[in-house]
Amino acid sequence: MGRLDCVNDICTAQTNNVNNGNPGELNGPCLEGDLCNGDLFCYENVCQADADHDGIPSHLDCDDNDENVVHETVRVCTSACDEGTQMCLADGTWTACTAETTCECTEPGGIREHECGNCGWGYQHCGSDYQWGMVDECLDQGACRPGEESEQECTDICQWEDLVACTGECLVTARQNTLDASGIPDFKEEVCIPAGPLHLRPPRR
Ligand SMILES: [Ca+2]
Ligand SMILES: [Ca+2]
Repeated sequence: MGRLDCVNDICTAQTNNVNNGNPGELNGPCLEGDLCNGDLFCYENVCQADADHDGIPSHLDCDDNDENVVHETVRVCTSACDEGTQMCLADGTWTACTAETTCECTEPGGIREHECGNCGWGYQHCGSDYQWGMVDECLDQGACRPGEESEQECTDICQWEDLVACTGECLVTARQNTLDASGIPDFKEEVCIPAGPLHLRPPRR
């Protein structure tokens, strides 16, 4: 009988992807104490390789030679005429690039404005091959890429903002038995409902 896992207080047969590997070896079950042989590490009870030691096993790592690429890492990608982003998914593949792939234009020599970089803009030229080129120079860019997070979070206008922690508590006592404009009790009562995390955003332009 194989090893059982305790799931929700019930002993359950392991459903991980143990692939006939010997205990402690690649694709084999982990050894006592979640250990594996050599350079392997124990990931969900299976010994896996992890070349860049970022905790994401090789087969689920979008780039197993770059420790900065983990799940939900966003990278810049390009098409023939546009720049976009794509994100590393939990299965180790990248999402499709958001860059525009329709690059046809109708008037060689024509110019248009196009968004680029971090909320910037620039000029694109229509080439003799009837294709828009990349933006010449990306102007007026913001400080960060929307959705990017470090100590702060990047807003959708490409500016950093502080992450504001919420207490989850109501800090002001709810008013009760309030008066209406003519001083007569309107019998409205406030109810304080703790909300989720609060992100303060600057006003949109
Ligand atoms: Ca890795
Ligand atoms: Ca990696």
